[in-house]
Amino acid sequence: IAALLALSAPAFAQTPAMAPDIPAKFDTIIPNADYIKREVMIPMRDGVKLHTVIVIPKGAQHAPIVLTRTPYNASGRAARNVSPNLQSIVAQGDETMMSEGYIRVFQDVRGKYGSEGDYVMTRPLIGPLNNTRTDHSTDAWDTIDWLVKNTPESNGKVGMIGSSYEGFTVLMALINPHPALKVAVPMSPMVDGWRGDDWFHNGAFRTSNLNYIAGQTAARGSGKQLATGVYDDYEALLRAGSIASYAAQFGVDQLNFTKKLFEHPAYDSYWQNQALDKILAKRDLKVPTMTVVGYWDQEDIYGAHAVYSALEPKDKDNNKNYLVVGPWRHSGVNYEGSTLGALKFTGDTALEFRRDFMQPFLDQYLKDGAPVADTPPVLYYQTGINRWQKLPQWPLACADSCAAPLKPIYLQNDFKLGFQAAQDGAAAYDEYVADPAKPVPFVPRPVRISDGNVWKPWLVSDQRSFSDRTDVLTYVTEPLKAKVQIAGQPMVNLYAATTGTDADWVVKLIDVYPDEVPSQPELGGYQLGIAMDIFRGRYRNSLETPSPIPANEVQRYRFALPNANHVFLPGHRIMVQIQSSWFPLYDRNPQTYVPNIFYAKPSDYKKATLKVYHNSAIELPLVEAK
Ligand code: PG9
Repeated sequence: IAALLALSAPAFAQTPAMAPDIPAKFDTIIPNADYIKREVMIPMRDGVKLHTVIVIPKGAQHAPIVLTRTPYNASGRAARNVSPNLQSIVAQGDETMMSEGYIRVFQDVRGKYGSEGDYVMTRPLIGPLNNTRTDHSTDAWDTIDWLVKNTPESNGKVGMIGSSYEGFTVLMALINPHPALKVAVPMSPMVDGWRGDDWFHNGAFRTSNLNYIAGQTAARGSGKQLATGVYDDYEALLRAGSIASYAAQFGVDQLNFTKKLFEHPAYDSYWQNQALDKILAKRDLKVPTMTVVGYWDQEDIYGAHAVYSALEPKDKDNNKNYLVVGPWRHSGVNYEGSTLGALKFTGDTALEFRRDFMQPFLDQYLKDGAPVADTPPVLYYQTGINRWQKLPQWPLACADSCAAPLKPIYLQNDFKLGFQAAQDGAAAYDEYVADPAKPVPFVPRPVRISDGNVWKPWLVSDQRSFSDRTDVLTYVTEPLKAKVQIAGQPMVNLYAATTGTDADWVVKLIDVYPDEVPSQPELGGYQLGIAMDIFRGRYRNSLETPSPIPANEVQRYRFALPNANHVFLPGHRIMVQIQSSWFPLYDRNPQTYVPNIFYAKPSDYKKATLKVYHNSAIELPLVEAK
């Protein structure tokens, strides 16, 4: 190159001083690249063209294609570094498949970044909510059709992979899969935005969505974050009052998706018709699907298990529906997985999964002549004792149709917790005053949701900071004499009353470490969340039709916590914390019944006294410890 430059160096200056220095289009040459990058516009059936980046290892022949359809900028997905080396430009999570010679494709979904068309957030399928000719299922079909006809380096076999929103687009492609789609790996897919994924959990609204909506829908490219001017999100949201007032401060109440959320606070047909687990349950399962999620997924903890359960009855030959759960945060499967917050695992669990399980699974269906992979139906990391478990199915214990039933662990007098129900359970209670002016924080203040170091590991953060608040009820067992193992979804069964007419219930199942942990002293007395969630009391009788809570009357609140595969070790204690706010992760319940909490007035936010009775229990998916 030096020789070439020397040869072509001009003998005299010929560029005018005022020649503009930024050309209309220019790409630096990447010399000796071991890949080819093609950027194409792929036409969909309605004429809209979608921007697609195709990365091909140089010299590839009969190579499989792995496609990701993203709202997060396809060009950036194949540009981790500026480099002539393929491994350096793709994401960490893609390294294994690239070393197997795969072709990697990223596509901007319609309406985002380089793609034409209108953007609709998690665009519903053609049907009652979508009167156009296209959705993510048709766009995936048209894309795969084009790719196999126009990529001469490929063997005509396509897999789809992606996490979160991208996991949602993978599931959408399964609705009516193109015949060339041979395998799918949805990771932390967004499945049901109301029940337990990004937008709400059991009706409680996740406030960080307003920032997300501004970032995603204020512009075709990347929008801006909300300029709160306040370091502590707790303070910024508390000061604003209702979520509608908060949104109005930044003008994001004018964005259509904000309006859609505010118009559908309950689990009405808008949400039910989009719930992908329900939709997939009505389709044939044609494509082998490995659904993956992090145990401590702080964004989409619900969807993966819901999809696995919905598909399981369709997997008659037990060779198409697979579940993987690792000790990861949201999308942590694609990064380094040897630690999460204070927790240390036995190695890089994310790499172990990608290299030893996902890659052979992809190869089996995508590579010509590859052997059948040894893929367990369920691969689940067992927390507490930190090891991978290969299981024939999931869950191992549940209310019905499982080998083991659920076993209640009861709230007892003197803030004890135990498998014996109190004799006077329906009469004995504990109470606390919940004040919406002083909600319980979800992480210690100042709260910085946009700080990845706070947000990504928060589900494993020490719950000790909250256990002694007067508005948190904390029940705990004696130190365990033997292991207690759970494998399934704990069910909350609360009997409770409030002086208000609405209430939120946050229930946390916690593993309390021994007072001293010699090999890792900072874990001494640590309170690790094992399964935690929120339920908005107005939905106790119907998720679709809320109703006021009759003041001072005992009501039953029954809801499932996230799945857990955990061993409480001897010397540890099992703890349950109960509280009525989790702020500013979730919006505050005013504790006065109003038709739509998004628009609650300042005068609606009232203190209430909440009583929790001792016939309440958490029904644990208990299995024999082996
Ligand atoms: N959890 C993010 C998301 C998915 C779907 C809708 C909205 C947000 C994500 O990580 O993509």
